[in-house]
Amino acid sequence: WLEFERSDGIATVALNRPETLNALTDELLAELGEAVKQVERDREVRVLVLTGRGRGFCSGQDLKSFQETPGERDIGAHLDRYYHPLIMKLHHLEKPTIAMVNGVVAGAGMSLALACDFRIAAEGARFSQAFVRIGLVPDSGSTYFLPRLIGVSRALEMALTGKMVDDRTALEWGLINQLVPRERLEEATYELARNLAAGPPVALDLIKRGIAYGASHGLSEALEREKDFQIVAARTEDHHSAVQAFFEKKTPIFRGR
Ligand code: LHQ
Repeated sequence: WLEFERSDGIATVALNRPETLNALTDELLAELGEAVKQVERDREVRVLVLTGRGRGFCSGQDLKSFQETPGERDIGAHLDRYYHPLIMKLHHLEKPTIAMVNGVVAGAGMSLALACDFRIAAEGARFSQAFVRIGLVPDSGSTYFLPRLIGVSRALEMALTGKMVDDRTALEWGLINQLVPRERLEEATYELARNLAAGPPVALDLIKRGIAYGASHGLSEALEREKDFQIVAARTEDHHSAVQAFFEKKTPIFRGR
């Protein structure tokens, strides 16, 4: 149910239950959790691309498997066991992550895309905070990520109505970083991925942490945190060799040291 590929420092994880638009079963969630852990451990991997096979990116929780065992299901325990560790790990991964949005995105599938650092979507992709349509509330981080990305007003609009947001609106709202024709989706995604994979890993990690910190703290705290991170970055071999490469008019090679 999950495909995992690794090449040139880029790991691609693809949800592969196309007949359900990649709905998340327990098995798929467990595999996804393992895949993210593997990416975290593997020093050779510098970027993660998350995508879906078929015409959907991810339709959220598999409602069939959830419905088939009523009574035995404890939603709180289910979220604690599968979704929360996955979303935390994905969001705090020390390497850049890209959601390559190949099609429709709904419910917790949208939370997954939101937990990534970038979203590159193919034309025709659409986005729904579908939870409300089945009498539920946004989960798996949507209440956290969505207002930060598109603002409280649009987040409320999506969450309260569950409406489908089309590709152009998603771009206009800043829900996605890029919108490309379907046939250019992989090219655009891997161009960005290669770029990031060639970047300075220590700095990229600190940048992710710095922006996350700055988004929820005051200026004086952010300045202090930037200083701490800059001290760490400035000590890296990558920084020193990049400054040297700059004066030699060469392209720097970043080794993660
Ligand atoms: C599906 C699903 C699906 C199973 C499409 N499951 N089969 C967390 C913890 C615990 C419990 C509950 O929830 C959560 C968080 C959540 O994620 S709640 C939100 C769950 N997701 C949804 O409510 C979205 C349900 N899907 C849809 O609204 C539509 O399928 C979308 C808008 C995604 C796409 O619509 P269409 O393009 O018209 O496709 P479709 O509806 O015809 O779906 C294609 C097939 O995929 C269809 O099966 P069939 O056998 O008729 O071809 C669907 O039943 C199946 N499918 N989503 N989540």
